[in-house]
Amino acid sequence: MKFRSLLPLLLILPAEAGAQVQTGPRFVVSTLADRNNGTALTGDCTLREAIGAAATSGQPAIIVFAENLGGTLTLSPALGQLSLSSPVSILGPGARALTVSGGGALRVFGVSGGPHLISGITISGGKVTAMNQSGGGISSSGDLVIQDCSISGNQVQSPAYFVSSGGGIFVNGGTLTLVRSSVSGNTATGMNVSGNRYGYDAMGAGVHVASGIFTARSSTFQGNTATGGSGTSRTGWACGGIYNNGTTVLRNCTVSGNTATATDAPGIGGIFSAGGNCTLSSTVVAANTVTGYARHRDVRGAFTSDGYNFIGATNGFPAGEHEVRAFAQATDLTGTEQSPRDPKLGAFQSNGGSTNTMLPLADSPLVDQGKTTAEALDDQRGRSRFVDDAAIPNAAGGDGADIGAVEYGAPIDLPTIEFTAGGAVIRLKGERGMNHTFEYSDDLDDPWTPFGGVIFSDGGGNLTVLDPFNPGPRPPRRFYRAVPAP
Ligand SMILES: [Ca+2]
Ligand SMILES: [Ca+2]
Repeated sequence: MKFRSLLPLLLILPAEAGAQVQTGPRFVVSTLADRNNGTALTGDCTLREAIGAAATSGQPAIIVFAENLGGTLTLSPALGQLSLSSPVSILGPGARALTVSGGGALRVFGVSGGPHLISGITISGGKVTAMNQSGGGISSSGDLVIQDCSISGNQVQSPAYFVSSGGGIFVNGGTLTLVRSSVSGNTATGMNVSGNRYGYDAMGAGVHVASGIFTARSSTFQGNTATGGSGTSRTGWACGGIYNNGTTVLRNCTVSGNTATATDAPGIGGIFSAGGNCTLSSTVVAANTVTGYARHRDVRGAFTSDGYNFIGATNGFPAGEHEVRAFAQATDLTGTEQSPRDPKLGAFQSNGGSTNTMLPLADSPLVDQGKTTAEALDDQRGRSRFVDDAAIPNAAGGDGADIGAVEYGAPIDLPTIEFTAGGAVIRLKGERGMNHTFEYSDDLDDPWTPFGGVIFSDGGGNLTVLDPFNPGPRPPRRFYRAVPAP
């Protein structure tokens, strides 16, 4: 009898009553597990299955995550990296809420084709060690925008005869645009070689641009570490922050606290533009560290300055070694190896916003010495850059914006309330990449009542709520609050 009573249950289970095949263009990921049965079902869909379904949907697709889905999604090495080719936008819940990890075993994203958008996630734990492989977190030859993301703790360690390139990001053609994001704590380690005079090079622990166009706006490159491999007499070269051999453009960015260890070969802590060109504006490259022969703590190679940059040291050691003369605009602030200039940046930490930043200290020489560019009106946290301290003279032609990725003293915009015939219209600005619910109460002793499902959802952190509440004689007042979504 027991067996008979189980039978109907067994028949019902495989049918998954209610589960439908998602056909797009919007796909909802419902689990942090990593598996692939080739189908994106409602309520049973991995990120990998959503990417697969998006690719076969024949149209540009959007991938989102089920409400309250947060934590770490660790890729299964047996299933390989996540590959993007046909146009897709992956919209995560915020870099502090969701991490996609390679688990220290494989690269996280391999990207071609596009255009693609990845926003609101942390990409971490990616690692490549195979022959001729580069880019621990991301390798892209496609058209990719990365927005409000953290690319952290990825690594590359190539075997003999290959340069270790791009611990965080490897760009090999196409265009990669990084917006309001951080690239931090990634490593590139050159191979030790016995019997060879030189060890192998580690080029770009944060980012390596082999070819193509890499653009970064309102983004921070911090704490990336490159170590040249050992040979019988010399180590390989090392570059900590960004290595460029294509076209690199940085607008309102911070490159600081990166490290290159080359011991007795050339090392570059910040940016090495070995070929092609690197254009900077309103960007700070300073307080990077290097050990090596012919060392350059901050910059080396071919640069163009569009002004308002702060370069800790434009030359290297020995004195005058490969001095970068490009930073000669009247608004550029520069130091030298003999007398490096201190940007007075705070620790890399949460200063609000969905990714970590290095906020200028109150007496930082970066304050009010930059200029906003049209593509980077907001700082890395999504806050307005227009904070002009009247007591601090601005740079010539500048607008009071600070140099670098974040603006000192930028407040969260104050909300406004306007009463109309239809009720109260409340407008407020939250932080990009963070979702909130919105609630009201007529008396602070009463429970808060949520407006159903309202979130900062326009991508710019802007929220407009119409409350049909009419401020007649009673109740005489109403309180509102925005609460970070779990
Ligand atoms: Ca300012
Ligand atoms: Ca000022």
